[in-house]
Amino acid sequence: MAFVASEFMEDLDKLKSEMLGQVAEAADLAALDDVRVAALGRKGQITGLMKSLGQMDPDDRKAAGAAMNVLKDAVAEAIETRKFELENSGIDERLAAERIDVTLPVRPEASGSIHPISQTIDEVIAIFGEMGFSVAEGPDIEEDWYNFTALNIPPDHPARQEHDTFYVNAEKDGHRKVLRTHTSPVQIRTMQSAKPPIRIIVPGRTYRCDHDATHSPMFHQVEGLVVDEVSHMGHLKGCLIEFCRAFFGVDDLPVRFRPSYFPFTEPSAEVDIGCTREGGGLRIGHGDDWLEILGSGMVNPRVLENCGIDSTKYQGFAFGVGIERIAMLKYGIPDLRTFYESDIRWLNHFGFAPLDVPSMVARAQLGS
Ligand code: 2U9
Repeated sequence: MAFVASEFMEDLDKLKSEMLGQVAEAADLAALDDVRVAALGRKGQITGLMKSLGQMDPDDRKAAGAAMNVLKDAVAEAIETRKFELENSGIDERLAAERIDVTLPVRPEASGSIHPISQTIDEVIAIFGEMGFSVAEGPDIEEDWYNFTALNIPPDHPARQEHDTFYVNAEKDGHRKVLRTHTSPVQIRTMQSAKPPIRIIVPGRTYRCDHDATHSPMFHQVEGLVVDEVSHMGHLKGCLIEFCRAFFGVDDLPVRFRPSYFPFTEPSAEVDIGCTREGGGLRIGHGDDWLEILGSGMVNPRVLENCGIDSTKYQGFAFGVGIERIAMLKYGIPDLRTFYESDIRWLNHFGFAPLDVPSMVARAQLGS
């Protein structure tokens, strides 16, 4: 068959415009792929034409081959361009369909509230955070040594009975872990792993085998610890007076320190704030009465030594506060047991709006 160059070129032009038309009309990616297979696939039209080059004489093959390559490239490029358009138009449609107006108010039925315990812990953290304390955390199930021995509470010490400890079932070797009776083991772990200066507060759950109207077997504490080369009783007093006044929102709240005894601090002091009890009610602030709020003291040098800290070089102070107690006083919650009942009406009344949560300044994590 004689090769007629001008007719062949016209046929290629016609084929090109047909194929580009099909590409442009492809309504989705599947239709576009059908067009690609029909043009460029193994049995496609362009592929078939390419195969026919072999039957041409060398001069004609050169011109026809060049023209076919132009056609092939034009169709392949048009397919790529259309593919990009179709993929992106899909994204635009999805973005339009999934548009959310983030400025709309939240639905009224989604009204959770912050539990007063969480709110109170966050308030305490915010106050001590401002003073430069970080938050440390540790395990609820502790070794006896961290909960008692390291804190200068030896096996026969009466404080072990006072603490009404929950013991976990004994392990094979006979040794028993405890549910921590205070958050102090976290301070022990911190002193073992960090070099002074140390300034931490430790909020968390604590456990004592005691259950009545004013005691829960699980309750919350925040304890604090400062260890450095210079801190003394004056710093302890200034820090805790500042805390009491900030927490209860009374600038000139009277605060007094009463001598006390704890095995882990020496000297030790309990901290009272001024109040009035008139007409059966309790008002925090000025008055002729006192209310116990915190326990505190200078860290016993034996406790520092138990943690590998040189007590001739370092000293510090510590304190502890019961969260339920200060939450009840600040927010007028009359009954301890209601904290744990998850009563939605109680939460609606005493809970806090999520955005009321005070911000934290720093947070340090301690592994178990
Ligand atoms: C280390 C050294 C000393 C923490 C302290 C108290 C005093 C205290 C009570 C308050 C109310 C417990 O929840 S409560 O019943 N706490 O009176 N806590 S000093 O002293 C420490 C802690 C850790 C290493």
